[in-house]
Amino acid sequence: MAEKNTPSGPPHIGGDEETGVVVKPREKTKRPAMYKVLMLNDDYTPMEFVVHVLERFFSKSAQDATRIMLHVHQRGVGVCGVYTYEVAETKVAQTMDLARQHQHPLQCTIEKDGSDDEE
Ligand code: TYC
Repeated sequence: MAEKNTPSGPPHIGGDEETGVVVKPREKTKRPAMYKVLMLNDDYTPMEFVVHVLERFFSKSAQDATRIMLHVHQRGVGVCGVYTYEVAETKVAQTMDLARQHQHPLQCTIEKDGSDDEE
């Protein structure tokens, strides 16, 4: 049967009357860019303070917080977590504010996560 195209008929959603095939529309949503929060080592911030920050602001368990802190202590830099830009920014600000209040020189920064660059 040739294509049915009666001008007066009701509209068909996803309409291919003849095969019943419904084509899924192309996804229009994009995953947001993600950002790593990096923590930097220094010689003065107490280890317990860094563990506390990782538990409080980055929701790490005591075990994970200790592992991340030791990694930063030994290697100079480490990833606290990966977030959307505004969340990453907030966690950096919370960390630096608390460090400043306690007069610790602890620093953290944001770096764009490269693992979701396609598309
Ligand atoms: N190096 C610090 C010390 O020996 C501990 C430390 C770890 C500081 C991680 C900062 O991001 C940091 N007290």
